[in-house]
Amino acid sequence: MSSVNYAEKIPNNVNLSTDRTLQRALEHWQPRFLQWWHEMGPTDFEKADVYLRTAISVDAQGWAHYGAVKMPDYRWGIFLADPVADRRIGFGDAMGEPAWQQVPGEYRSVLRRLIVTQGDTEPASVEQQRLLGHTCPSLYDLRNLFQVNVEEGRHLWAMVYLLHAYFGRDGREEAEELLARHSGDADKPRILTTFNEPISDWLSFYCFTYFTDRDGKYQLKSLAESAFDPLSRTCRFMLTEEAHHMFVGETGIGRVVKRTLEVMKELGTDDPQRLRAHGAVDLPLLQKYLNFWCSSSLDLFGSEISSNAASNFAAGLKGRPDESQYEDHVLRGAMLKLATPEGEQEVPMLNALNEVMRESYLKDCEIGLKRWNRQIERAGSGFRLSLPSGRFRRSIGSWAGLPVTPQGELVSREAYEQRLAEWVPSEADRAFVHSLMKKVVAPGKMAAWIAPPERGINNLPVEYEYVKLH
Ligand code: BYC
Repeated sequence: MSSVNYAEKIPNNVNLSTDRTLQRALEHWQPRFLQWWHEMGPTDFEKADVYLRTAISVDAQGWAHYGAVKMPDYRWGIFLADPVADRRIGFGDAMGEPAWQQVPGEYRSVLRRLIVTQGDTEPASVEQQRLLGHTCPSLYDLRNLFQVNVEEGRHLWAMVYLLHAYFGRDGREEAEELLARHSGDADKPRILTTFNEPISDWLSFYCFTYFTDRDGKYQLKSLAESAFDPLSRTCRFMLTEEAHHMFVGETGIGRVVKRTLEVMKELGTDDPQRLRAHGAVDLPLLQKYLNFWCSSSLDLFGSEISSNAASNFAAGLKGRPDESQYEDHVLRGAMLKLATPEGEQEVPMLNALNEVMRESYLKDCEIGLKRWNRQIERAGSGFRLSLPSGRFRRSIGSWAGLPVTPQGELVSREAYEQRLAEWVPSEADRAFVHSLMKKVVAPGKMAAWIAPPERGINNLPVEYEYVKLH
């Protein structure tokens, strides 16, 4: 296991100091990153001491380091999972050949595009969440938000390292562009759809970390299979960080459900208006937020039928998550039946891999739903939360722009437009959720719309002052 060298300007476990040119190039990018963090990262919390975890080595124990840090002083660095001796390509036409330590010329631009797309999402999410600190429901949540933010900043470092180390001048230019595009910017938006959606309330934040970070999990897992070994090693370590983000989402939504059930019990009603009057998020409203963020995140898998997906897989650039669980790793000749708006189509499996991933992602999303529904059932309510159909509100792929209900039924455009406000948050719903968003920063206190977490961070009590605001 390799430990992280914190004595250097850029903490790393890649022996950065042995490559002076690369080290200088990254040290040149570092102040630009810090400037970006200052301008586009969490507003107004630069002086706060935040109880953050920092990686000190890339093995499981390496996470044990927690301490109070001012975010601009966070030690963002470059950490790759340890190499696997004699690693071989695990899928595609070059299966069984040695993994690549350098980028093969013919795949240079495609690999760069994949790395840039992955890298672009990381600062995008920090930008999307920059104002949330002002309306945090508790210090515990504020700390979790900042933990997520600094780790997304580190994920950007992970991709920028690859661009600088393996893609020469093009890579350095792309690294600059990663700081020049901004979430929601009219002229230079972020690359992928969901990363231009505003996240202006905490319900959206929990849904984003539940659904969109889970897309991150799936994409990182598929890139962790890559024949390009440095990308694989980077993604393997990033996955350990990603797990906490999804935890924040799942427990965040679970705590909203818990609080709503308490208010339903207190008032003896499930009437949304009465619950809202008592400052709780009624379950149908939560369902609308789930519909919104789930459908948006489903677009992040790309089109159902994709020649990009086919060539990426065949070339060994991007596999399926947990590739070893499958029997056929080449997929030449394999076919899949896909439901399209034109009816069922049989397509080469290689071209349908985005859909294969989307389906396993949806199954993974079900886990939290089951847990929340168990809470609801135990409280004696007949309401059940559900995931929208993979065809609902799609902007990418064969179902893009079609009037489909959350149950997956194609309806008239008129009916769809009329009913959309029943399925995703309306202006009034968003205004109500925003009205709940009031900053609560007394240690251990929670906003009235969310239950406290079951436990604090790193065995500390929930009442611990996770962020010292000064
Ligand atoms: N929005 O054949 P297609 C995360 C583009 S999240 C805009 O349909 P393909 C995180 C596509 O780029 C994980 N454009 O799909 C979470 C392509 O454009 P080019 C991020 C889209 O290429 C929370 C064209 O449409 N990582 O880490 O098979 C917080 C045709 O593409 C969209 C990755 O995504 C869209 N939704 O797959 C922080 C991994 N969908 O190239 C972080 C890297 C498609 O022809 N990216 N397009 O100009 C990829 O693997 C693939 O680019 C995609 C698309 C899965 C995104």
